[in-house]
Amino acid sequence: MKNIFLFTFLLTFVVQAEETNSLKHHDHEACEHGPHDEAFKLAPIGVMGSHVHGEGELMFSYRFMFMEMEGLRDGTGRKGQSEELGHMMLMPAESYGMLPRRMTMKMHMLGAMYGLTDDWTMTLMVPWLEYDMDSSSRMMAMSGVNKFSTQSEGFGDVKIGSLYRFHKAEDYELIFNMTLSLPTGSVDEDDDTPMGNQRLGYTMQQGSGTYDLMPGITLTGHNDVWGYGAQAIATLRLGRNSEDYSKGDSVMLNTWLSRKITKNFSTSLRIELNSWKDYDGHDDELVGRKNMMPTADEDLRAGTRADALLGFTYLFTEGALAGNSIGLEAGMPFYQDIDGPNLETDYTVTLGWQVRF
Ligand SMILES: [Cu+2]
Repeated sequence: MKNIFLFTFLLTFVVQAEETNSLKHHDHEACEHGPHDEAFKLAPIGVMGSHVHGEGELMFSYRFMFMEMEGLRDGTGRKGQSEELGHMMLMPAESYGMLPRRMTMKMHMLGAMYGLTDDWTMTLMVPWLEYDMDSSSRMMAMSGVNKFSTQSEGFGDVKIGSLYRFHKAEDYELIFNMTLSLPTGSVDEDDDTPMGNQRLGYTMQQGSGTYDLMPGITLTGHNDVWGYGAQAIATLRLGRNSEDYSKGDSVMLNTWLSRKITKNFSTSLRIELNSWKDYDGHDDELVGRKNMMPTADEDLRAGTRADALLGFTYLFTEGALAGNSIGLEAGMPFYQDIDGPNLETDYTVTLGWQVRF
């Protein structure tokens, strides 16, 4: 599946590169209209903070993100599991009483961007999160395992950002990203389990609980038919949250290539690498259960993951919807190394709409 997906995509690129093998410089006209006149100059929808707006220009966006996680992994290898009596039987050495089987994340995110000057744009992002987890438990089970589901839903961490374009050349530019993540997402979500109403594991909490500083740098550029970009963003946790822990610092590296199909339509390939550390401190409500379930263990939180994502962008350039764009991106990891046993990521999908004024 993964190979076919990548192969088809690369083939598309190769064929098109043959057709238009001229990397001749674009006419100056097109460049003056900024990044909003052709679809391939826009970053894939899953990329945040990739562009600045002109002074007084406003953009609103809505994104829906879906992530599916199923099956357990420890390090880079999968943990085997059987349907019925449970994957638990396959791990006698790590006799957890409760293990997750599957988790989905749905995120609705509203975004706004406003150009204070031609080089300086302010951003706001408001996420709404929904986590659903299916687990198996040996606790309180007469025989075999209990299967049960837990859920948490609510606002995630609101992010206020500033983008400053510090270098602009004819066909590429560099942006300094600085975002502050506010502790608006809950870190004390509970739900019903076979052992009664309990604090949910760390992965089901909606926020970090801390103010997080997210400095970064973004490069974007294009020629006649190709758009490209690279971005590095760190997340640094400031202090500890109300439950007296902080999530691990993390870093994200992003690189993408977009290809013009028509003026209005483009495809993209993106590689995103994320690496994150263990937590400092722990939630007192969870620490007593860390030998029972890995999602309660503050020392099993670290990981590194690299995803390949295929994207499509459609930009309206005429009529009432001119300036609107629709983006779709779907991807899956090609490398995962996580502390475990914990759920591995299977795929992510992002669908978004952006309106420019
Ligand atoms: Cu924007």
